Amino acid sequence: MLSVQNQIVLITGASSGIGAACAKVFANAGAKLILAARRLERLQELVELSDTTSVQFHLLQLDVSDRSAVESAISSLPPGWSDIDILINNAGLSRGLDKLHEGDIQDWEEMIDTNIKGLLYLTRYVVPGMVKRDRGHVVNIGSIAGHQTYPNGNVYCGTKAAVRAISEGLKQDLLGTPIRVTSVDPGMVETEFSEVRFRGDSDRASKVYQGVTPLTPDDVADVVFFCVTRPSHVNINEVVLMPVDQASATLVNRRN
Ligand code: NDP
Ligand code: 8X3
Repeated sequence: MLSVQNQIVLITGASSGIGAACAKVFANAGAKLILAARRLERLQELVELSDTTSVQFHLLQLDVSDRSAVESAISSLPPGWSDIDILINNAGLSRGLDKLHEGDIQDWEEMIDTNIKGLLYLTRYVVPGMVKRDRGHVVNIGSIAGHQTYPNGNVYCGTKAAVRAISEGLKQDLLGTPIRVTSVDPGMVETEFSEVRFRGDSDRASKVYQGVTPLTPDDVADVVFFCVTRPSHVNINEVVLMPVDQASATLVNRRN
């Protein structure tokens, strides 16, 4: 098993859910963490909750969909933080659950700009340094939605299908380097995801998980950590994980 001790890990979308869980797992293993999200106060709370004496953090208030902000954040990392070893492209969201022909175009723009373009910007600005240093690992958080489109999921599913294709393409383009690329593609995980999708409608969001035992963010973080800590000649290309109560994007066993 590879150690992540003192490895520099950049996690986007670290202010909540899967990203925050990844931050905890990597912090416990002694990594140096660059945590990025728009809600800086949430990143600060995460740091306060951890054992700050032994873990080093660098916080970035960053909107991944803002290309120039991403470029400037990466190019102006302070000394000791710029040589990123592990990039976890986790920031993402869904907006709405509408028929395509009735969808809100602004929602589409936000999902595409965050889930696809944001992931691409981070990749484009971080991976050249990995190539130069001959080391690195990129983990993209995809989704079951990138494997199976579900009714009204149209554009969100499209963005996750794009993440899957981009992960595959990046792996191909990095062939001949030691840099690894992994896509971790969960099914249903209970986070703020549905609250964001339904714009704060908590009742509707909680119904998504009603009567099932969903994955937790920690379950997904465990898988990310497993992939990153395999021996350096092992590349886990793709992991699809879902709760026992789920068999596909649309087949869910509800006990009520
Ligand atoms: P959360 O809503 O709990 O977390 C989403 C994170 O993404 C937040 O930290 C948010 O931070 C960040 N984020 C969103 N937009 C931006 C942006 N423009 N710039 C920077 N950060 C941004 O949801 P999850 O933890 O569930 O989602 C994490 C990833 O997992 C997403 O890519 C999602 O698509 C994927 N996923 C989720 C599943 C689920 O069922 N929950 C299943 C499969 C995949 P902030 O708002 O502070 O910027
Ligand atoms: C999140 C899982 O099935 O709600 O990517 O799209 S799903």
